[in-house]
Amino acid sequence: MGFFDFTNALLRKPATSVTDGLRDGDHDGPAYDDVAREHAAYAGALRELGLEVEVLPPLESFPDSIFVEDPALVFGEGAILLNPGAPTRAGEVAEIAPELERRFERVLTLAEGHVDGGDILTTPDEVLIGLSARTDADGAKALIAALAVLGLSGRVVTTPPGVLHFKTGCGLIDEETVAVIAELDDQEMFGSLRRVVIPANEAAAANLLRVRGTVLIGEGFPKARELVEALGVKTQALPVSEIGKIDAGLSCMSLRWQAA
Ligand code: CIR
Repeated sequence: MGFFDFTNALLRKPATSVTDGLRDGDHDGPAYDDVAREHAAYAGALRELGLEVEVLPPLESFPDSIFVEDPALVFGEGAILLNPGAPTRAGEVAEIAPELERRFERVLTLAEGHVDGGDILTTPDEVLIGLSARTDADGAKALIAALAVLGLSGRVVTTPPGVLHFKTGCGLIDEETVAVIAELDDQEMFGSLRRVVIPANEAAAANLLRVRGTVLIGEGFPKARELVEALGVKTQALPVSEIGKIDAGLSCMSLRWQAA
């Protein structure tokens, strides 16, 4: 099976408290109905692409729990429970743990530190871990140790200042190409991956998500779509303007894996 040929996705329905999700800046939060609509469109797109999509019940005590990517990292080989850096999100780990234990033979934990899944980019060769305001050096070290147990290798990189998560600014287009914002246009960081730079006025499109043969990309970013399609990759635009109000994009609303 190919690198992007996911078979399963785990999502969590937004709670009505999502309107109080963490956000940078002094602007209004999203409207619940609009978040629910964007979430449903996302789940529908994954189903149409052929994935078995399971949606966990909402958690009112955790406004950001719709973003299941942050408390855990999953692979065909097993799952790793992370430890999100925002105190209001720490409890999401205990909520997702039993769900992963039901679905994965091996579920590892971090020995120390903090890591948000949004700071992790899994490439065909290695797992990149972006240090950020949410992911610290102790967490990165513990994650590298957990990855090694699964036979995977991790490497530490840096999320640019002012960018919430590493993957806020990048996403894989295909096995050899990564979309990046200008601040991440760095050959050393991405090794042999070719970089496609997303223009600054469409920076939010960099958090794109390749699923099977399609790149899912935020709606309203024509130039970014054109850059992806120029590589011969099909795109599908999805609405993300409401979840964008709480600093989220496409990768963060699911955990995806290839069943063995
Ligand atoms: C947070 O600040 O944690 C949420 N409001 C947004 C999390 C987005 N997660 C992600 O990009 N992986």
